[in-house]
Amino acid sequence: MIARQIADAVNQDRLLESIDTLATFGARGDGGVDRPALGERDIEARRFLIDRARALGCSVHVDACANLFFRREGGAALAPVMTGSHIDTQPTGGKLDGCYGVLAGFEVLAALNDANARTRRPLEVAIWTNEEGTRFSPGAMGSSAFVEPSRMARYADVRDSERITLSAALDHHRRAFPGLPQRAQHEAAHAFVELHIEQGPQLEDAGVPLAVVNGIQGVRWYAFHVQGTAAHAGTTPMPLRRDAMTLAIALRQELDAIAHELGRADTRVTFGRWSIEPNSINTIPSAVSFTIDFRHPDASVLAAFDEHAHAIAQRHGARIEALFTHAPVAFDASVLACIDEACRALDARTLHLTSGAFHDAMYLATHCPSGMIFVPSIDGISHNPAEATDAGHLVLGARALAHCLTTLCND
Ligand code: HGY
Ligand code: MN
Ligand code: MN
Repeated sequence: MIARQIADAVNQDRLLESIDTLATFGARGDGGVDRPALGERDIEARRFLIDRARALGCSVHVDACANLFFRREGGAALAPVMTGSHIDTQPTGGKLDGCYGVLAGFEVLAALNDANARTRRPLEVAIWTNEEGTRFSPGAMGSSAFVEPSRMARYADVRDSERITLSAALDHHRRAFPGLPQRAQHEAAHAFVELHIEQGPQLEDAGVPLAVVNGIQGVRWYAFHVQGTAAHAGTTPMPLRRDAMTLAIALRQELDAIAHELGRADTRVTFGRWSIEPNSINTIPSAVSFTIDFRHPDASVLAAFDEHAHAIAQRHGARIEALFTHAPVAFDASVLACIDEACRALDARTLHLTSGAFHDAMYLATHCPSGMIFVPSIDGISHNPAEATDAGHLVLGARALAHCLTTLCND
């Protein structure tokens, strides 16, 4: 049966070599990767993958948000099956987050070629721009613009920490790849399957090699801006101070408490990015900004947290800025059944779980039947140079992806 044949044509050495080679673009000295979206290292990594896709006989297209599409034609003029993920990384990222899903997609293309197989539908591997959202906020910008092109108007003027706008970064990308054929966004797709590392401990704790991902929990990002008064650290008596950091810490404590009260055991709250002005050792802070990343599988908890966050900000005289929000997502039952069938065919035990991390699939799920496959993360570590997955699991995940995509491409 063709799906099993393609799964068996997945080549471990080729897959692992591609992961190590892609990781050289923005390699850190500690084994991790620092490859911000649309920066020089990202552009060189894209050039490497464009060349590799062309060598596999694929056509290459780009859209208005610099999403890349590597397409292997099928026998019929039908909507493609899509797979893929992102290759931008966290500043202290690993070599697998996102990249593994893109490279496993490439491995499926190569396995189809090795088997000289002609699927009914085209297969497309996508690279979605700026999924991490650390250079330009919000996250998953490319996939969200692909499914809803009107979002581009809002994204164009978003600036990174060096005040470079997304549109300037996109212009830079266009100049780097002048001959790349442009493609409209919102192209129809028959289905989308994303393979990704779990980035958490569940699969490893259960001793299970693959997860069929039922959906993704919801997420809310905010920035809080607190005003104080700059003054001399040595001469200003404590009672006379308006120390922005003292005010911010009190605000953080209240937000942290309400997050845990509302979310209970499923709470995931992170105060990840801080900025202080004037950030001088001997001047009382005049302004402090910090971010919150709040996640939960229950939409009503997310809504309640939003209300409390605004009320707490108001009570503290702080300005609150909503940066990103996405409701919990449930993936398509027929795609999940196809993933289940692939895992069974490969005699792999599976867990069904909800993703703690968000992924581009959360937007593709609004566009076409979508689903995800996870492989274990060693020690549950991710967004960290130590991010790693057992080679056998990486190959098994790619084989399950190959089996599932081949089945869907012959729908
Ligand atoms: O933040 C996330 O969940 C994703 O890893 N960017
Ligand atoms: Mn990711
Ligand atoms: Mn990530």
